[in-house]
Amino acid sequence: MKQVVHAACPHDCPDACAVLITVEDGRATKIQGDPEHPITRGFLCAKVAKYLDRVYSPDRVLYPMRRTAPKGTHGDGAFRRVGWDEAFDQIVTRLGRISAEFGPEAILPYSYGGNIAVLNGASMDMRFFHRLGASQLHRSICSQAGGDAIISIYGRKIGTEPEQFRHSKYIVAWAANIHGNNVHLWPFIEEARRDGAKLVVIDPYRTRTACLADWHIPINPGTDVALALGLMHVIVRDGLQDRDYVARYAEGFDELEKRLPEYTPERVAQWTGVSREDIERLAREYATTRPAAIRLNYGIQRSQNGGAAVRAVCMLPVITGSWKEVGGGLQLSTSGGFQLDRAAMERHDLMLKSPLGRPARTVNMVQLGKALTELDSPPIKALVVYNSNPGAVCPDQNLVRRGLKREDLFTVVHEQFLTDTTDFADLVLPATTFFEHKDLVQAYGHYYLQVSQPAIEPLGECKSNVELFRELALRMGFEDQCFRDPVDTMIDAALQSGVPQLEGITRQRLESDPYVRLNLHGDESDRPWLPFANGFHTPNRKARLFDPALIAHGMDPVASFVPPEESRHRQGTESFPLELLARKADNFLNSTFVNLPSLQKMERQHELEISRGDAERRGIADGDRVRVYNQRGEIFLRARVDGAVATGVVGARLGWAKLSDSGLNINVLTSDRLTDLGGGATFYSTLVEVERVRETSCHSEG
Ligand SMILES: Nc1nc2c(c(=O)[nH]1)N[C@H]1C(S)=C(S)[C@@H](COP(=O)(O)OP(=O)(O)OC[C@H]3O[C@@H](n4cnc5c(=O)[nH]c(N)nc54)[C@H](O)[C@@H]3O)O[C@H]1N2
Ligand SMILES: Nc1nc2c(c(=O)[nH]1)N[C@H]1C(S)=C(S)[C@@H](COP(=O)(O)OP(=O)(O)OC[C@H]3O[C@@H](n4cnc5c(=O)[nH]c(N)nc54)[C@H](O)[C@@H]3O)O[C@H]1N2
Ligand code: SF4
Ligand SMILES: [Mo]
Repeated sequence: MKQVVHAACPHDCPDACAVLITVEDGRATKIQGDPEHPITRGFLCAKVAKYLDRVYSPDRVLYPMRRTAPKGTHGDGAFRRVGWDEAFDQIVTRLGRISAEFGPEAILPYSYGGNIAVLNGASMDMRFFHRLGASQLHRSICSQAGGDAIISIYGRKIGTEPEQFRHSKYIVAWAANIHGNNVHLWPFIEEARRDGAKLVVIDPYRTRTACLADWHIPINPGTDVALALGLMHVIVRDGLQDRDYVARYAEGFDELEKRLPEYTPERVAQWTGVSREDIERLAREYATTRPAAIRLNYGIQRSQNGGAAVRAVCMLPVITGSWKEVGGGLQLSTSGGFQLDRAAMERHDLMLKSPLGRPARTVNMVQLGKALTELDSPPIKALVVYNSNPGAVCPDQNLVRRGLKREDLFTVVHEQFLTDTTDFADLVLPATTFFEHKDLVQAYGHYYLQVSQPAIEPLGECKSNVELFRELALRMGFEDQCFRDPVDTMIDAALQSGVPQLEGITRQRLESDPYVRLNLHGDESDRPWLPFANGFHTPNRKARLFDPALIAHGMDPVASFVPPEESRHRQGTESFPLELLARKADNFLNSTFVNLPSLQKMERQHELEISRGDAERRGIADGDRVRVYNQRGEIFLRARVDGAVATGVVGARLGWAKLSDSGLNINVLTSDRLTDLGGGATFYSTLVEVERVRETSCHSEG
């Protein structure tokens, strides 16, 4: 029996691809991108094109397992297989005891982007932890600074549709590695370029996207606020702003104007490393080549001033009136377009029924190390990890590992593979892949909804996140009806938020149409949908160029350039003079896929990219082993002197700690300092020093 099943990729990626899985006699035999889907257009990224290797990997976790070796160790004999009953009994007993002794807030759930589909991303798990009264997790590691910033200016996290980039004449990829991280936008950009559009990339790293661009502007990390304000300085000085649009749809332009004299091209050039001439040229080209679209991505807000940076860049299409034009505007995320009924999924109200009887405290996921080693009243005594690999992705890794090693910490990890985090787990539980469960999938790079159908039965004894937390809730004796909701009922509920863009979009329709676009209508002239042509999603429909709410965060209510504490623009940072870009890999997805041999072959791992000048000053040649270090830790990498970074900047990529010869990854160097807005992570505000490690001929690596 051969059939083709429609599924949707739930990985943390803007594209949310439509996937066709061929199944023969119960086994998946082929995966391809759905050619009918307007964004996927028949192709998948290299990672998911090889997904059969992941699903059927001999390394999949297929059964519950209990630790038998000291925490922090892995390899044969570290775990013993147990049955689900034994695993559940142990969890129920331990969580019950901890809750009774320390209060339920001593339990911390830890999850992020392993699966971002609606149900397996955040639904039954949230209901369970809310009813339990566990600490809430501030899920801030990825996009919170940018998300809060875009809402502070536009009122909603929406932007230009990817399809409209084909109409642009000037496209700015600002901190956006489109070719590596959001590849399904690329064909629209190519279409625009065939029609004469110019592609400009603003990125301190020469990405794949930068290599293919018409103009790459390598900017000093963390200085984008200054560049955006400098561009506005030129635009306003030369009268290139859209006065009518600004008068109608922006508030605080006068306040913005007061900031601009400080940001002369000369001064901005000193901060950003972009020449005065290039600043002038970029400003003029952006404001006069119409329509111009900005693909802003989250790279920019992984900096300590990331909130201000996103605000400043988001002001550009407001002052030029670019939001009025098909092929104009800006896209950071489209996720705010969906407005599914998250409250029904997550049921925050259940916290009131918990032993706490009130909303539980919130712990910032970026500061997991601190939470596990310093937090009190109560301390964290149990950690339940799913959809995440904090042992690899969390900053200040030495502190995180110190916390995870605590013998008195009860750690449960629900996973598909034995990761850097399962190395510290008391219990490992087997998780399904999207081939093995049903879900509803939205996107953050387009406006289509999909139902993802299961293609095969769960392998081994794997359970989805939904089924794991349902069963835990029932075994804890939680009687609320919501813990018995079938998956289809949950999908129905998510779609019933009553907003116009979901009207008529039902589960039944999504089950027969492989993808459905939200109801986002253009104006009377039949133009495509323009999110902010007629105003913004703020109470007075005006973009908040001035947002008084920012003052409470200690921020300039407009935006101003404050160099990150770890940056070359600060005094006292001379002992660590290089800015580290602790980057994502092109062929992995954060720490997912890192263990697959077929993808490892495609990726450059364990390398430190360094400019020729910085290498020569340290006596480092291409291929040399180097020690990269700062006040938090050190790792050992191979130097690569290939021109991907400018002087003063070095780059390295995220991987699994245990697959490197140091047993640690780049997050040993990153800090848990938070962004100006949103409490986000500052992976790209990291200073380091590098030195050559002398290798004797008999010296082996490690
Ligand atoms: N292949 C692949 N695809 C992915 C992911 C992956 O790991 N691999 N991760 C997924 C996830 S979780 C996310 S959030 C998205 C994120 O997608 P992006 O937001 O594109 O993520 P990053 O790669 O962190 O940052 C983009 C670029 O910003 C640059 N950058 C760093 N600092 C600065 C700065 O100060 N100024 C400027 N102008 N640029 C800067 C980086 O060099 C990088 O090339 O991608 C998703 N897609
Ligand atoms: N240095 C540095 N650090 C970074 C970043 C960076 O650019 N540089 N990027 C940051 C960003 S943007 C993000 S979003 C975070 C991402 O951090 P995480 O959200 O932790 O993402 P992943 O590293 O992809 O790990 C997800 C894990 O979930 C598992 N998983 C997948 N599907 C399921 C499922 O259905 N159920 C369960 N239980 N598990 C599942 C996968 O096997 C994988 O091990 O990393 C951050 N860390
Ligand atoms: S990871 Fe992104 S590009 Fe790759 S299949 Fe999934 S949604 Fe598509
Ligand atoms: Mo992310």
